[in-house]
Amino acid sequence: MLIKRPDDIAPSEITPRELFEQRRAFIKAAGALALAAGLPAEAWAREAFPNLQKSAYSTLEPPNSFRDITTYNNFVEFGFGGKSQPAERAGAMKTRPWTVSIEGLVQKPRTFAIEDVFRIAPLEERIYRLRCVEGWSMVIPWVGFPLNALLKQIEPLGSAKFVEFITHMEPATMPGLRQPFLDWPYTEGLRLDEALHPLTLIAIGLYGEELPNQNGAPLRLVVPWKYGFKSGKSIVKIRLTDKEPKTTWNLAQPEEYGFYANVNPDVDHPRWSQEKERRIGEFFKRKTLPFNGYADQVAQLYAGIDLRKYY
Ligand SMILES: Nc1nc2c(c(=O)[nH]1)N[C@H]1C(S)=C(S)[C@@H](COP(=O)(O)O)O[C@H]1N2
Ligand SMILES: [Mo]
Repeated sequence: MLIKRPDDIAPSEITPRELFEQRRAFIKAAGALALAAGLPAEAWAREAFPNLQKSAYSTLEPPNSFRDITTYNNFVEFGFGGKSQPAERAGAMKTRPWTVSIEGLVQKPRTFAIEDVFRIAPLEERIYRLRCVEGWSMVIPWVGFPLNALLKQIEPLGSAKFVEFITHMEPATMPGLRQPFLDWPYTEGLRLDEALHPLTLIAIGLYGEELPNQNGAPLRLVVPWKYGFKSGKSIVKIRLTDKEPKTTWNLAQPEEYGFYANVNPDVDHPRWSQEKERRIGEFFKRKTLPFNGYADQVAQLYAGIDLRKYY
């Protein structure tokens, strides 16, 4: 299902994977050196998550480079002035101490310290495609665990139908918050069954290291079959509700950003086609796949829904 034919793989795509492996080897070696010298391994290299399990949900497509993934970002709290701004500015955001509260229609509301979130479930490496509604895509080796493991801890009530994700606001480091055309904090939402789907990931790292701030440290959502804007960064609150939550982009431009935001090449964005995408690092555009290539796993969630109307 997620397998590409060998003749689709351009030679230029092979390099990131090799670099990935080399980087891994380097990080391991640096860690061993540090230990031998009696230093904490972190002083040399941050292989933060040494026991990552590989995931059967990973795409076999080669990941983008660490550099692309961490310097070409959308994180509008840090400005609307281009893809390099989050990398330039987000370093100032304070990600410790950090808590995440889960509340609303749940049996056991709770505020988790980030350190406890990191221990909720075995950590996996999940290599997922991410497609932005703007027409570019990447392949990212996330570190994380399924959101359903977190939701299990707080026991959703039978009346819960939706999950709202509310993200961090730090006015001192986030100039974007002064822009009035979005309703802050950045908020997103899923239907409860979408949130419980095993593909829906809480990411706490990428390329085997803790998330860089610009990618949503210390924890973010990753919903691989939806446009990137559904995957809220730097989450501080998760609320279970019985009504469809209002979401930031939908409030700003309802006709452009629907609640579902399932990747659908047949539904044009009002201002451009969604038929194709440019994989960052590639020259030619590729065809966009329904549900971003995850149709086998998720299409049944939408049986009977007209996704042209509920886009
Ligand atoms: N808090 C917050 N989360 C956010 C955004 C944002 O601006 N603020 N941008 C979204 C969009 S539009 C995309 S495409 C992805 C980009 O994730 P990446 O920079 O890690 O590739 O993050 C999403 N999550
Ligand atoms: Mo996006």
